[in-house]
Amino acid sequence: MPYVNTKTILEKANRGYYAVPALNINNLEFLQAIIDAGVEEKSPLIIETSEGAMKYAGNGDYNRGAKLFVLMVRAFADNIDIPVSLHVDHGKDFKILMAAIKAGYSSIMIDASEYPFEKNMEETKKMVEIAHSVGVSVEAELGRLVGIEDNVVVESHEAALVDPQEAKLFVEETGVDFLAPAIGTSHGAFKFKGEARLDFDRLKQVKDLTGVPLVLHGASSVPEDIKKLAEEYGADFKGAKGVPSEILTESVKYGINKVNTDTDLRMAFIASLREYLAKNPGEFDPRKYFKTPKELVKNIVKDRLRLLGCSNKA
Ligand code: TD3
Ligand code: ZN
Repeated sequence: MPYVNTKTILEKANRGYYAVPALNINNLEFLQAIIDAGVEEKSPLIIETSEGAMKYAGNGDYNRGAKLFVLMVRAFADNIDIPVSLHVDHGKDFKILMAAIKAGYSSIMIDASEYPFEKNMEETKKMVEIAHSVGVSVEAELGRLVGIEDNVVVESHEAALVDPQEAKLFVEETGVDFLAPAIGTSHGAFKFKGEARLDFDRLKQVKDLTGVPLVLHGASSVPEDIKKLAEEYGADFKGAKGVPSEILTESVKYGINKVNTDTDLRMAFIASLREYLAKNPGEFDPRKYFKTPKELVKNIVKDRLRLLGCSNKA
């Protein structure tokens, strides 16, 4: 049961009332840490890459990057007993989505959320038709995330949140497999100025009206101990704040099945790397200085798998 599409993983999660984290990677080391965590927890895994990650991995060429990620993920997935999917995160460029499908990604997100509702629906429907014809699952987004989406600043206002009636129509019309409704989260390490709060009423309504697996973007928790460790070794993460664990647990109760997590992994890696380099100024072997950062990323992922209820669900 190795390399599967994300729909397979999420429909089971939807029936079982748990969520699976979708974990972003840009390179080999984060993938190794995530795979180890999944195997140790006997959990399904969703690996995702942004369009930027594909360009990065291919040294500017997203075609090459997409091929590389498929080979890397399959090299692990084909030899372990947990289901693993590879998903494009926030796909906005038709050419990059097609490159991913051609390279062998099992899942994509078409993010046309910056367009008016009708155009979002049209773009999504088109991608669903193409992707489904080759067994690739599709995610779309409704409403806008406040904050930053792949370096584009998105303004914060109530109108940016999902409209539940629109969500119903959108799912019916497009045939999308799972949906990301904007309910008040944002990307990055600075999510809330005051108290962390999500619009659970909206979430419940979207779930009732659509029934499909739902996705929470911008779901990193920015754990206090990671932030402290990084700051102890010179980082400046003043004001960093994530989605608290209790809020994640609650959102799973109301129908979230995919929990996108990138920032927490990045922060854990850099915190540990800073500590290691400060303590080992003479070290220059990457296999050594990446060892503790990978361990810490693995532990952060294991914490998430347990929190979201997907341990032992492989
Ligand atoms: O789509 N993503 C990952 C990429 C966002 C840029 O970091 C998420 O929704 C996860 O967001 P985060 O920042 O909370 O990990
Ligand atoms: Zn996102």
